[in-house]
Amino acid sequence: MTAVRTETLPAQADSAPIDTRLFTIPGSHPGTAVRLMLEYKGIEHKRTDLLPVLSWAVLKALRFPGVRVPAIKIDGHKVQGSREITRELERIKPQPPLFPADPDRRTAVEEAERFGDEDLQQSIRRILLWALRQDTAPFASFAEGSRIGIPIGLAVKTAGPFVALDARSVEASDANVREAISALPAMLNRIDDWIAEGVLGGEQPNAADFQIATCLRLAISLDDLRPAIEHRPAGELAFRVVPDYPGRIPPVLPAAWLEPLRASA
Ligand SMILES: N[C@@H](CCC(=O)N[C@@H](CS)C(=O)NCC(=O)O)C(=O)O
Repeated sequence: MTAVRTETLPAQADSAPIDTRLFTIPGSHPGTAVRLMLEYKGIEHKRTDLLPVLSWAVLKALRFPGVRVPAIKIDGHKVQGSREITRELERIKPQPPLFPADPDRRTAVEEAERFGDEDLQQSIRRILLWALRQDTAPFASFAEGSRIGIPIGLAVKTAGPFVALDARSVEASDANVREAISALPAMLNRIDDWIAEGVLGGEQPNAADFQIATCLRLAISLDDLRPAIEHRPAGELAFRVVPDYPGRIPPVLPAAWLEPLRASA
């Protein structure tokens, strides 16, 4: 992970108001995970939507230590990175909890959360940025409901070099994207197994549910990936935990790259 937690706050009583602002990017899966966790915990917050790549300069100017979103300011303190933010939210407002109290179950949830943050997130990010590099027009659909400060048409028209830079920064090369697609069936099986074991998909969502379901919802926004995900337990979890997720990318991935997904289905 690129981001680090910078400061900690004293824990607050559940009723104390918390002045919170979330910095995110339209369509960001970890950004959406943090927004949903804030809502789940009933922490009122404001949101600043940043444009990809331009966000790097904004976060630097705001003196966050890293350049990635989600980033959050809680009562003036800055925390960055979805897992770090999760722990800070849990600390300042323990109820409702994002982790089980039982130590073994907590370890299992933390492993699923780590997988979502470190493995699944980046695979989907690479596939998405590769797709947007072919055509930036679908970016507009991800900005639905966002306030990015400029007309969305202008953002799309000027997005090309930014998307290319972003894609390069996450190494969304042909080879890596092809590999990410090949790895998806095993990842989806792993998620289905966690659901069967009760690590994911319990009555109350946990930190791993938010982390993984948002990745899956972003993946489902690609028409190429949707059929392999939506009708399995992982897909059902995604729609349950994240009922609304903007964005749609029409088919764009080469058929040969999608073969492992079709074969697994
Ligand atoms: N694993 C980190 C990943 C953070 C990350 O890479 N965020 C992306 C958005 S999903 C970002 O900031 N991208 C910068 C950009 O697109 O310009 C987390 O969950 O916080």
